[in-house]
Amino acid sequence: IVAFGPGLEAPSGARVIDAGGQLVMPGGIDPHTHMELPFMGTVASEDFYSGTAAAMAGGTTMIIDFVIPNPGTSLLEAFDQWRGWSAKAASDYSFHVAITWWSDQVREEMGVLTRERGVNSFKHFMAYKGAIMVSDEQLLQSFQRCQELGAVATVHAENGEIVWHLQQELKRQGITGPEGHPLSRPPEVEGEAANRVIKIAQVINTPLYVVHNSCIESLEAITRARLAGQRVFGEVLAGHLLIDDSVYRHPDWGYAAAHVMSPPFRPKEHQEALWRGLQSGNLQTTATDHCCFCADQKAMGRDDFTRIPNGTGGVEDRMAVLWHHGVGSGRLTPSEFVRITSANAAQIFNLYPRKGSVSVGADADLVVWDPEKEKVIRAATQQSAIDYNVFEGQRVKGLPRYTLTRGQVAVNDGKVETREGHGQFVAREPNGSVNRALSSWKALTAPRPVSRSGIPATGV
Ligand code: DUC
Ligand code: ZN
Ligand code: ZN
Repeated sequence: IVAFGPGLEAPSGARVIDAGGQLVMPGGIDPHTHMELPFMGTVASEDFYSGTAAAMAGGTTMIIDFVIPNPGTSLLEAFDQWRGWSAKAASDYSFHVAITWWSDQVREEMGVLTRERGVNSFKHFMAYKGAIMVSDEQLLQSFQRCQELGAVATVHAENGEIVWHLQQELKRQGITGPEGHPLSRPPEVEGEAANRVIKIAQVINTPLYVVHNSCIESLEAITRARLAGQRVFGEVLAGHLLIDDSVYRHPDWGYAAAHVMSPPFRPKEHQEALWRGLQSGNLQTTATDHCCFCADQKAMGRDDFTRIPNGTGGVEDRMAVLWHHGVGSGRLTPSEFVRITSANAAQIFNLYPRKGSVSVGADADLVVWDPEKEKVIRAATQQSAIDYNVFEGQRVKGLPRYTLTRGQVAVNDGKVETREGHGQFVAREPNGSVNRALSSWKALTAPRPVSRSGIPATGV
Protein backbone atom coordinates (compact mmCIF):
# COMPACT_ATOMS: atom_id res chain seq x y z
CA ILE A 1 0.00 0.00 0.00
CA VAL A 2 1.62 3.26 -1.09
CA ALA A 3 -1.09 5.71 -0.10
CA PHE A 4 -4.62 5.86 1.16
CA GLY A 5 -7.09 8.65 1.70
CA PRO A 6 -9.68 10.71 -0.15
CA GLY A 7 -9.14 12.21 -3.59
CA LEU A 8 -6.06 10.25 -4.63
CA GLU A 9 -5.09 10.26 -8.31
CA ALA A 10 -4.72 6.76 -9.76
CA PRO A 11 -1.42 6.42 -11.65
CA SER A 12 -1.92 5.77 -15.36
CA GLY A 13 -2.46 2.11 -16.12
CA ALA A 14 -3.68 1.37 -12.61
CA ARG A 15 -6.80 -0.73 -12.26
CA VAL A 16 -9.52 1.20 -10.45
CA ILE A 17 -12.01 -0.71 -8.31
CA ASP A 18 -15.22 1.01 -7.30
CA ALA A 19 -15.80 0.18 -3.65
CA GLY A 20 -18.75 2.51 -3.19
CA GLY A 21 -21.09 1.37 -0.43
CA GLN A 22 -18.64 -1.31 0.64
CA LEU A 23 -15.97 -1.72 3.31
CA VAL A 24 -12.28 -1.99 2.50
CA MET A 25 -10.75 -4.17 5.19
CA PRO A 26 -7.55 -6.15 5.79
CA GLY A 27 -7.96 -9.62 4.29
CA GLY A 28 -8.74 -12.33 6.79
CA ILE A 29 -5.97 -14.30 8.46
CA ASP A 30 -6.84 -17.87 9.40
CA PRO A 31 -4.19 -18.81 11.98
CA HIS A 32 -5.18 -22.50 12.08
CA THR A 33 -5.39 -24.65 8.94
CA HIS A 34 -4.11 -28.08 7.89
CA MET A 35 -3.73 -28.23 4.10
CA GLU A 36 -2.77 -31.67 2.71
CA LEU A 37 -1.97 -32.92 6.21
CA PRO A 38 -1.01 -36.60 6.51
CA PHE A 39 -3.22 -37.62 9.46
CA MET A 40 -4.89 -40.75 10.86
CA GLY A 41 -3.80 -42.94 7.97
CA THR A 42 -4.82 -40.61 5.14
CA VAL A 43 -4.03 -37.16 3.72
CA ALA A 44 -6.32 -34.12 3.97
CA SER A 45 -8.01 -33.60 0.59
CA GLU A 46 -7.51 -29.85 0.37
CA ASP A 47 -4.01 -28.91 -0.83
CA PHE A 48 -2.17 -25.62 -0.48
CA TYR A 49 -3.38 -24.34 -3.85
CA SER A 50 -7.05 -25.29 -3.64
CA GLY A 51 -7.15 -24.32 0.03
CA THR A 52 -5.69 -20.85 -0.38
CA ALA A 53 -7.88 -20.24 -3.47
CA ALA A 54 -10.93 -21.25 -1.40
CA ALA A 55 -9.74 -19.01 1.42
CA MET A 56 -9.51 -16.01 -0.88
CA ALA A 57 -12.94 -16.76 -2.36
CA GLY A 58 -14.17 -16.10 1.17
CA GLY A 59 -11.99 -13.03 1.87
CA THR A 60 -9.14 -14.70 3.74
CA THR A 61 -5.77 -13.69 2.31
CA MET A 62 -3.38 -15.49 4.61
CA ILE A 63 -3.22 -18.79 6.47
CA ILE A 64 -0.90 -20.04 9.17
CA ASP A 65 -0.63 -23.79 8.69
CA PHE A 66 1.15 -26.44 10.79
CA VAL A 67 4.29 -28.44 10.15
CA ILE A 68 3.73 -31.66 12.13
CA PRO A 69 6.87 -33.84 12.24
CA ASN A 70 6.43 -37.51 13.15
CA PRO A 71 7.75 -38.23 16.66
CA GLY A 72 11.45 -39.06 16.48
CA THR A 73 12.04 -37.15 13.24
CA SER A 74 13.79 -33.88 12.40
CA LEU A 75 11.82 -30.63 12.67
CA LEU A 76 13.96 -29.08 9.96
CA GLU A 77 13.35 -31.90 7.50
CA ALA A 78 9.61 -31.71 8.15
CA PHE A 79 9.69 -27.94 7.71
CA ASP A 80 11.39 -28.34 4.31
CA GLN A 81 8.85 -30.99 3.31
CA TRP A 82 5.93 -28.67 4.14
CA ARG A 83 7.65 -25.77 2.36
CA GLY A 84 7.79 -27.99 -0.73
CA TRP A 85 4.05 -28.72 -0.56
CA SER A 86 3.14 -25.11 0.13
CA ALA A 87 5.03 -23.72 -2.90
CA LYS A 88 1.80 -23.93 -4.91
CA ALA A 89 -0.17 -21.67 -2.53
CA ALA A 90 -2.13 -18.85 -4.14
CA SER A 91 -2.08 -16.62 -1.03
CA ASP A 92 0.65 -15.83 1.46
CA TYR A 93 1.13 -18.25 4.33
CA SER A 94 3.29 -19.01 7.33
CA PHE A 95 3.92 -22.03 9.58
CA HIS A 96 3.66 -23.04 13.21
CA VAL A 97 5.81 -26.12 13.93
CA ALA A 98 4.56 -28.91 16.20
CA ILE A 99 6.69 -30.39 18.96
CA THR A 100 5.74 -34.07 18.99
CA TRP A 101 8.73 -35.47 20.94
CA TRP A 102 11.67 -34.16 22.93
CA SER A 103 15.45 -34.47 22.64
CA ASP A 104 18.56 -32.26 22.38
CA GLN A 105 18.03 -32.32 18.62
CA VAL A 106 14.50 -30.89 18.97
CA ARG A 107 15.84 -28.21 21.31
CA GLU A 108 18.55 -27.26 18.79
CA GLU A 109 16.20 -27.30 15.81
CA MET A 110 13.70 -25.04 17.56
CA GLY A 111 16.54 -22.52 17.74
CA VAL A 112 17.36 -22.85 14.04
CA LEU A 113 13.68 -22.52 13.08
CA THR A 114 13.28 -19.40 15.19
CA ARG A 115 16.54 -17.68 14.27
CA GLU A 116 16.84 -18.69 10.61
CA ARG A 117 13.55 -19.98 9.21
CA GLY A 118 10.92 -17.46 10.28
CA VAL A 119 9.01 -19.61 12.78
CA ASN A 120 7.94 -17.95 16.03
CA SER A 121 5.26 -20.34 17.29
CA PHE A 122 5.35 -24.01 18.30
CA LYS A 123 2.32 -26.25 18.66
CA HIS A 124 1.77 -28.93 21.30
CA PHE A 125 -0.91 -31.63 21.20
CA MET A 126 -2.12 -32.76 24.62
CA ALA A 127 -4.31 -35.37 22.86
CA TYR A 128 -3.77 -38.12 20.23
CA LYS A 129 -2.14 -40.61 22.61
CA GLY A 130 0.23 -43.02 20.93
CA ALA A 131 0.69 -40.61 18.01
CA ILE A 132 1.58 -36.93 18.46
CA MET A 133 0.56 -36.33 22.10
CA VAL A 134 3.19 -34.85 24.41
CA SER A 135 3.57 -35.35 28.18
CA ASP A 136 3.67 -32.62 30.83
CA GLU A 137 7.44 -33.13 31.03
CA GLN A 138 7.73 -32.47 27.30
CA LEU A 139 5.47 -29.42 27.58
CA LEU A 140 7.73 -28.04 30.30
CA GLN A 141 10.88 -28.61 28.23
CA SER A 142 9.40 -27.07 25.13
CA PHE A 143 7.76 -24.10 26.89
CA GLN A 144 11.09 -23.32 28.57
CA ARG A 145 12.71 -23.32 25.13
CA CYS A 146 9.93 -21.11 23.70
CA GLN A 147 10.55 -18.73 26.58
CA GLU A 148 14.29 -18.53 25.76
CA LEU A 149 13.66 -18.08 22.05
CA GLY A 150 10.83 -15.56 22.28
CA ALA A 151 8.44 -17.94 20.54
CA VAL A 152 4.74 -18.36 21.28
CA ALA A 153 3.73 -21.74 22.70
CA THR A 154 0.44 -22.90 21.21
CA VAL A 155 -1.57 -25.86 22.42
CA HIS A 156 -4.39 -28.23 21.51
CA ALA A 157 -5.85 -28.67 24.99
CA GLU A 158 -7.58 -32.01 25.50
CA ASN A 159 -6.53 -34.60 28.09
CA GLY A 160 -5.42 -37.43 25.80
CA GLU A 161 -5.33 -40.00 28.63
CA ILE A 162 -9.01 -39.43 29.44
CA VAL A 163 -9.94 -39.53 25.74
CA TRP A 164 -8.10 -42.83 25.35
CA HIS A 165 -9.75 -44.28 28.45
CA LEU A 166 -13.25 -43.22 27.39
CA GLN A 167 -12.74 -44.47 23.82
CA GLN A 168 -11.85 -47.97 25.11
CA GLU A 169 -14.74 -47.91 27.58
CA LEU A 170 -17.29 -46.83 24.94
CA LYS A 171 -16.13 -49.51 22.51
CA ARG A 172 -16.34 -52.10 25.30
CA GLN A 173 -19.98 -51.05 25.68
CA GLY A 174 -20.50 -51.66 21.95
CA ILE A 175 -20.61 -48.00 20.87
CA THR A 176 -18.82 -47.85 17.52
CA GLY A 177 -20.63 -45.02 15.63
CA PRO A 178 -19.88 -41.27 15.45
CA GLU A 179 -22.11 -40.67 18.49
CA GLY A 180 -19.20 -42.10 20.48
CA HIS A 181 -16.92 -39.25 19.39
CA PRO A 182 -18.34 -36.45 21.61
CA LEU A 183 -18.93 -38.96 24.43
CA SER A 184 -15.22 -39.72 24.45
CA ARG A 185 -14.28 -36.02 24.52
CA PRO A 186 -16.63 -34.22 26.94
CA PRO A 187 -15.96 -30.57 27.85
CA GLU A 188 -14.24 -31.64 31.10
CA VAL A 189 -11.50 -33.23 28.98
CA GLU A 190 -10.79 -29.87 27.37
CA GLY A 191 -11.26 -27.87 30.58
CA GLU A 192 -8.80 -30.03 32.52
CA ALA A 193 -6.14 -29.70 29.84
CA ALA A 194 -6.67 -25.95 29.43
CA ASN A 195 -6.36 -25.31 33.17
CA ARG A 196 -3.26 -27.53 33.42
CA VAL A 197 -1.44 -26.06 30.46
CA ILE A 198 -2.20 -22.51 31.53
CA LYS A 199 -0.60 -23.25 34.91
CA ILE A 200 2.42 -24.84 33.22
CA ALA A 201 2.83 -21.72 31.06
CA GLN A 202 2.47 -19.53 34.15
CA VAL A 203 5.25 -21.39 35.97
CA ILE A 204 7.56 -21.08 32.95
CA ASN A 205 6.24 -17.56 32.36
CA THR A 206 5.85 -18.00 28.67
CA PRO A 207 3.03 -16.58 26.53
CA LEU A 208 0.45 -19.21 25.60
CA TYR A 209 -2.06 -19.42 22.75
CA VAL A 210 -4.82 -22.00 23.21
CA VAL A 211 -6.25 -23.13 19.88
CA HIS A 212 -9.88 -24.06 19.13
CA ASN A 213 -11.60 -23.39 22.46
CA SER A 214 -14.94 -25.10 22.13
CA CYS A 215 -16.47 -24.98 25.60
CA ILE A 216 -17.28 -22.95 28.69
CA GLU A 217 -14.65 -24.82 30.72
CA SER A 218 -11.67 -23.71 28.63
CA LEU A 219 -13.07 -20.21 28.12
CA GLU A 220 -13.32 -19.85 31.90
CA ALA A 221 -9.73 -21.04 32.34
CA ILE A 222 -8.48 -18.43 29.85
CA THR A 223 -10.62 -15.67 31.32
CA ARG A 224 -9.35 -16.39 34.84
CA ALA A 225 -5.75 -16.34 33.69
CA ARG A 226 -6.17 -13.09 31.76
CA LEU A 227 -7.83 -11.42 34.74
CA ALA A 228 -4.75 -12.38 36.74
CA GLY A 229 -2.57 -10.72 34.13
CA GLN A 230 -1.24 -13.87 32.50
CA ARG A 231 -0.40 -13.57 28.83
CA VAL A 232 -2.82 -16.19 27.49
CA PHE A 233 -4.64 -15.94 24.18
CA GLY A 234 -7.68 -17.91 23.02
CA GLU A 235 -8.88 -18.90 19.56
CA VAL A 236 -12.37 -20.05 18.62
CA LEU A 237 -13.45 -21.80 15.42
CA ALA A 238 -16.34 -20.56 13.30
CA GLY A 239 -17.82 -24.07 13.50
CA HIS A 240 -17.81 -24.17 17.30
CA LEU A 241 -19.73 -20.87 17.37
CA LEU A 242 -22.53 -22.15 15.14
CA ILE A 243 -22.88 -25.93 15.15
CA ASP A 244 -24.06 -28.06 18.07
CA ASP A 245 -23.54 -31.69 19.03
CA SER A 246 -26.87 -32.91 17.65
CA VAL A 247 -25.01 -33.56 14.37
CA TYR A 248 -23.47 -36.67 15.94
CA ARG A 249 -26.87 -38.22 16.55
CA HIS A 250 -27.99 -37.82 12.92
CA PRO A 251 -29.33 -41.15 11.55
CA ASP A 252 -27.14 -40.87 8.42
CA TRP A 253 -23.71 -42.28 9.40
CA GLY A 254 -21.95 -40.21 6.70
CA TYR A 255 -23.50 -36.95 7.90
CA ALA A 256 -22.53 -37.61 11.50
CA ALA A 257 -19.01 -38.76 10.55
CA ALA A 258 -18.50 -35.65 8.40
CA HIS A 259 -18.71 -33.62 11.63
CA VAL A 260 -16.12 -35.65 13.51
CA MET A 261 -13.41 -33.23 14.52
CA SER A 262 -11.61 -32.54 17.77
CA PRO A 263 -12.64 -30.95 20.00
CA PRO A 264 -16.17 -31.97 18.96
CA PHE A 265 -19.16 -29.70 18.46
CA ARG A 266 -20.80 -28.98 21.82
CA PRO A 267 -24.27 -28.55 23.31
CA LYS A 268 -25.80 -25.17 22.42
CA GLU A 269 -25.08 -23.37 25.70
CA HIS A 270 -21.36 -23.45 24.89
CA GLN A 271 -21.91 -21.49 21.66
CA GLU A 272 -23.48 -18.55 23.47
CA ALA A 273 -20.57 -18.51 25.94
CA LEU A 274 -18.02 -18.53 23.11
CA TRP A 275 -19.72 -15.55 21.43
CA ARG A 276 -19.53 -13.73 24.76
CA GLY A 277 -15.85 -14.66 24.93
CA LEU A 278 -15.30 -12.91 21.61
CA GLN A 279 -17.42 -9.91 22.57
CA SER A 280 -15.55 -9.42 25.85
CA GLY A 281 -12.12 -9.83 24.25
CA ASN A 282 -11.26 -12.89 26.34
CA LEU A 283 -11.05 -14.81 23.05
CA GLN A 284 -9.04 -12.86 20.51
CA THR A 285 -8.95 -14.82 17.28
CA THR A 286 -11.17 -16.89 15.03
CA ALA A 287 -9.96 -19.75 12.85
CA THR A 288 -11.28 -22.89 11.19
CA ASP A 289 -8.88 -25.82 11.86
CA HIS A 290 -9.59 -26.42 8.16
CA CYS A 291 -8.67 -30.10 7.72
CA CYS A 292 -10.72 -31.71 4.97
CA PHE A 293 -11.60 -35.38 4.63
CA CYS A 294 -14.11 -36.58 2.04
CA ALA A 295 -16.74 -39.29 2.48
CA ASP A 296 -14.46 -42.14 1.33
CA GLN A 297 -11.86 -41.05 3.88
CA LYS A 298 -14.36 -40.72 6.71
CA ALA A 299 -15.48 -44.28 5.83
CA MET A 300 -12.18 -45.57 7.27
CA GLY A 301 -13.94 -45.39 10.62
CA ARG A 302 -17.12 -47.19 9.53
CA ASP A 303 -16.82 -49.81 12.29
CA ASP A 304 -14.89 -47.79 14.83
CA PHE A 305 -15.45 -44.09 15.54
CA THR A 306 -11.88 -43.71 16.80
CA ARG A 307 -10.66 -44.32 13.25
CA ILE A 308 -12.77 -41.63 11.57
CA PRO A 309 -10.25 -39.02 10.35
CA ASN A 310 -10.78 -35.93 12.53
CA GLY A 311 -11.46 -32.74 10.62
CA THR A 312 -13.88 -30.50 8.71
CA GLY A 313 -13.56 -27.55 6.31
CA GLY A 314 -14.49 -23.89 6.75
CA VAL A 315 -11.70 -21.64 5.44
CA GLU A 316 -13.95 -20.38 2.63
CA ASP A 317 -16.88 -19.53 4.91
CA ARG A 318 -15.33 -18.23 8.14
CA MET A 319 -15.54 -14.53 7.23
CA ALA A 320 -19.10 -14.71 5.90
CA VAL A 321 -20.57 -16.68 8.80
CA LEU A 322 -18.83 -14.43 11.33
CA TRP A 323 -20.06 -11.30 9.61
CA HIS A 324 -23.59 -12.64 9.27
CA HIS A 325 -23.95 -14.03 12.80
CA GLY A 326 -21.58 -11.55 14.47
CA VAL A 327 -22.01 -8.14 12.84
CA GLY A 328 -25.43 -8.95 11.36
CA SER A 329 -26.82 -9.84 14.79
CA GLY A 330 -25.26 -6.82 16.53
CA ARG A 331 -22.91 -8.94 18.64
CA LEU A 332 -19.84 -7.46 16.95
CA THR A 333 -19.01 -4.12 15.37
CA PRO A 334 -17.28 -4.05 11.98
CA SER A 335 -14.06 -3.00 13.75
CA GLU A 336 -14.31 -5.92 16.13
CA PHE A 337 -14.86 -8.15 13.11
CA VAL A 338 -11.52 -6.94 11.67
CA ARG A 339 -9.78 -7.61 14.97
CA ILE A 340 -11.07 -11.15 15.41
CA THR A 341 -10.67 -12.18 11.78
CA SER A 342 -7.32 -10.54 11.04
CA ALA A 343 -5.62 -7.88 13.18
CA ASN A 344 -5.35 -9.81 16.44
CA ALA A 345 -3.84 -12.88 14.77
CA ALA A 346 -1.35 -10.61 12.98
CA GLN A 347 -0.36 -9.02 16.29
CA ILE A 348 -0.09 -12.20 18.34
CA PHE A 349 1.98 -13.96 15.67
CA ASN A 350 4.11 -10.94 14.74
CA LEU A 351 2.80 -10.28 11.26
CA TYR A 352 1.51 -6.82 12.10
CA PRO A 353 1.37 -4.27 10.48
CA ARG A 354 2.52 -5.94 7.25
CA LYS A 355 -0.58 -8.12 7.54
CA GLY A 356 -3.80 -7.36 9.39
CA SER A 357 -3.81 -3.63 8.71
CA VAL A 358 -4.68 -1.16 5.97
CA SER A 359 -1.77 1.25 6.25
CA VAL A 360 1.00 2.66 4.13
CA GLY A 361 3.71 0.03 3.82
CA ALA A 362 1.41 -2.91 4.55
CA ASP A 363 0.87 -5.65 1.98
CA ALA A 364 -2.24 -4.93 -0.07
CA ASP A 365 -3.98 -8.06 1.18
CA LEU A 366 -7.44 -6.58 1.10
CA VAL A 367 -11.05 -7.53 0.99
CA VAL A 368 -13.70 -5.26 -0.46
CA TRP A 369 -16.64 -6.39 1.63
CA ASP A 370 -20.19 -5.97 0.44
CA PRO A 371 -22.49 -6.00 3.48
CA GLU A 372 -25.54 -6.46 1.23
CA LYS A 373 -24.34 -9.38 -0.88
CA GLU A 374 -26.04 -12.68 -0.05
CA LYS A 375 -25.67 -16.36 -0.82
CA VAL A 376 -26.68 -19.76 0.41
CA ILE A 377 -23.65 -21.86 1.37
CA ARG A 378 -23.58 -25.07 -0.66
CA ALA A 379 -20.94 -27.77 -1.08
CA ALA A 380 -22.04 -28.01 -4.71
CA THR A 381 -20.87 -24.46 -5.46
CA GLN A 382 -17.87 -24.11 -3.12
CA GLN A 383 -14.23 -23.83 -4.17
CA SER A 384 -12.95 -26.09 -1.41
CA ALA A 385 -11.83 -29.61 -2.31
CA ILE A 386 -14.19 -31.39 0.06
CA ASP A 387 -17.51 -33.09 -0.69
CA TYR A 388 -19.63 -31.52 2.04
CA ASN A 389 -19.93 -28.29 4.00
CA VAL A 390 -20.74 -28.07 7.71
CA PHE A 391 -22.60 -24.79 7.01
CA GLU A 392 -24.66 -26.34 4.18
CA GLY A 393 -27.91 -24.48 3.48
CA GLN A 394 -27.11 -21.41 5.61
CA ARG A 395 -28.07 -18.09 4.01
CA VAL A 396 -25.42 -15.45 4.76
CA LYS A 397 -25.52 -11.71 4.14
CA GLY A 398 -22.16 -9.97 3.81
CA LEU A 399 -19.60 -11.34 1.36
CA PRO A 400 -16.41 -10.31 -0.43
CA ARG A 401 -16.88 -8.43 -3.69
CA TYR A 402 -13.11 -8.38 -4.36
CA THR A 403 -10.20 -10.08 -2.65
CA LEU A 404 -6.67 -8.81 -3.30
CA THR A 405 -3.44 -10.60 -2.49
CA ARG A 406 -0.38 -8.30 -2.45
CA GLY A 407 -2.21 -5.94 -4.77
CA GLN A 408 -3.39 -8.58 -7.27
CA VAL A 409 -7.11 -9.20 -7.67
CA ALA A 410 -7.70 -12.85 -6.74
CA VAL A 411 -11.47 -12.81 -6.51
CA ASN A 412 -13.63 -10.59 -8.65
CA ASP A 413 -17.30 -10.70 -7.68
CA GLY A 414 -17.29 -14.40 -6.97
CA LYS A 415 -15.03 -15.23 -9.91
CA VAL A 416 -11.80 -16.76 -8.68
CA GLU A 417 -8.74 -15.50 -10.57
CA THR A 418 -6.00 -16.92 -8.40
CA ARG A 419 -2.60 -18.05 -9.58
CA GLU A 420 -0.87 -21.18 -8.33
CA GLY A 421 2.43 -20.22 -6.71
CA HIS A 422 1.58 -16.52 -6.20
CA GLY A 423 1.62 -17.09 -2.44
CA GLN A 424 4.81 -16.40 -0.54
CA PHE A 425 6.06 -17.76 2.75
CA VAL A 426 5.96 -15.03 5.39
CA ALA A 427 8.78 -15.27 7.92
CA ARG A 428 7.94 -14.15 11.46
CA GLU A 429 10.39 -12.68 13.95
CA PRO A 430 10.46 -13.97 17.54
CA ASN A 431 9.35 -11.72 20.39
CA GLY A 432 12.68 -11.98 22.14
CA SER A 433 12.78 -9.03 24.46
CA VAL A 434 9.49 -9.68 26.25
CA ASN A 435 10.23 -13.32 26.96
CA ARG A 436 13.85 -12.75 27.91
CA ALA A 437 12.96 -9.96 30.31
CA LEU A 438 11.12 -12.33 32.59
CA SER A 439 12.71 -15.37 34.16
CA SER A 440 10.52 -18.17 35.42
CA TRP A 441 11.67 -17.46 38.99
CA LYS A 442 10.63 -13.85 38.77
CA ALA A 443 7.29 -15.00 37.48
CA LEU A 444 6.71 -17.00 40.62
CA THR A 445 7.75 -14.30 43.05
CA ALA A 446 7.16 -10.90 41.49
CA PRO A 447 3.77 -9.23 41.24
CA ARG A 448 2.25 -10.05 37.87
CA PRO A 449 1.96 -7.32 35.24
CA VAL A 450 -1.61 -6.30 34.63
CA SER A 451 -2.69 -7.11 31.10
CA ARG A 452 -4.02 -4.38 28.88
CA SER A 453 -7.61 -4.90 27.92
CA GLY A 454 -8.67 -5.04 24.27
CA ILE A 455 -6.20 -5.80 21.54
CA PRO A 456 -3.01 -7.43 22.75
CA ALA A 457 0.13 -5.40 22.23
CA THR A 458 2.11 -5.90 19.05
CA GLY A 459 4.16 -8.98 19.74
CA VAL A 460 3.56 -10.77 22.97
N1 DUC B 1 -8.41 -31.65 15.16
C1 DUC B 1 -9.03 -32.02 14.04
O1 DUC B 1 -10.24 -32.16 14.05
N2 DUC B 1 -8.30 -32.22 12.94
C2 DUC B 1 -6.92 -31.99 12.84
C3 DUC B 1 -6.23 -31.90 14.12
C4 DUC B 1 -7.09 -31.56 15.26
O2 DUC B 1 -6.60 -31.24 16.31
ZN1 ZN C 1 -6.29 -29.40 17.39
ZN1 ZN D 1 -5.68 -28.18 14.13
